[in-house]
Amino acid sequence: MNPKIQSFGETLEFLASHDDFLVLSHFNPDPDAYGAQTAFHNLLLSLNKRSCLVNQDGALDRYSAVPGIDQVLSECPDSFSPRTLVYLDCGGRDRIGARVMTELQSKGYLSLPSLNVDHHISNDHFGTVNFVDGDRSSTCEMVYELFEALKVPLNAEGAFQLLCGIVGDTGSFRYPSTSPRTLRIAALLVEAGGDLAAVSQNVIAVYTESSLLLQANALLGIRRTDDGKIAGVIVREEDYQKFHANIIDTENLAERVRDIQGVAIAYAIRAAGDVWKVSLRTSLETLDLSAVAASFGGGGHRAASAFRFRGELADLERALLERLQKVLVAKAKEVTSRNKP
Ligand SMILES: [Mn+2]
Repeated sequence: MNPKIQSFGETLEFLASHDDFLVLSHFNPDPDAYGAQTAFHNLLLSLNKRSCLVNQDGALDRYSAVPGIDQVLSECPDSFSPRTLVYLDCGGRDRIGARVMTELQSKGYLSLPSLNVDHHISNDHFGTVNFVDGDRSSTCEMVYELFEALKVPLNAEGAFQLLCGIVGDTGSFRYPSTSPRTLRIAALLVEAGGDLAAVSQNVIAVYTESSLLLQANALLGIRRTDDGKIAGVIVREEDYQKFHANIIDTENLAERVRDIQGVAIAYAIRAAGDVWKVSLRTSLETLDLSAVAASFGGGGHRAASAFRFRGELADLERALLERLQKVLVAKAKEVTSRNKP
């Protein structure tokens, strides 16, 4: 056990004994990042604490239906002097993004006491206090537990914010990370007035025409291994130009490949400036793709992980397929030996 892992109680004490919170979430934000961030803001307000929300990408238009998202700034305003940092949904400190990292460094904020709230099993416990649990569906599920423990009542807005992360990260309650506790919390959030249909319709299933055309184009070029179990797609720089799209429009592309019948492991390789961003997904509960991502310097969850690769696409594909095949073969061996009398 990592000695730096603190208990839930220490997280509550940390919140009670600190103030002037700079609340951060990861770049390329998703509904869990925004939901956790906006809900955390309300939590701190209820505790009579000051807070400021910063995400390197600011408030993305794509997620304008998340209540309070307009409070998410792309940099820390000069008018706010933080004394505490909160990292939400960040598996590592660098997930806040290089630009925000540089800003915090130059302002001397990186050494402030920090709280790390996250559900990635690859989290390296970089905070002063770490509320980290790889078994939770989402960071929003964990933030809910803070509301509950601190007896801060949730209104319809707060419930909506937390549902964004829970619905988003569980693939609308379809992934194995959806535990009975997740469903109970979701039920409580709906009872508190959280509009589940609106979350699904206005936050989760919102795609621009550009993004669908970009994804359709990528899927037309799908490649599968001979046994069909590993499948992947590639998005190149010129595809963004062709469809007036960008990397944010590739969100859920790997999931679309994973959902193809017979596919055990899906990958999506996307051009991102001078690197390739790779997302890995599996529909098999027994596989651990976070280890594959880690072998390339990335991380994530068992069923969903990601990494960045600098180099030639051909080298990336060769190395990736080799490692994914190994994971599948190891799994097959394990199953065979388990079936022996
Ligand atoms: Mn998350």
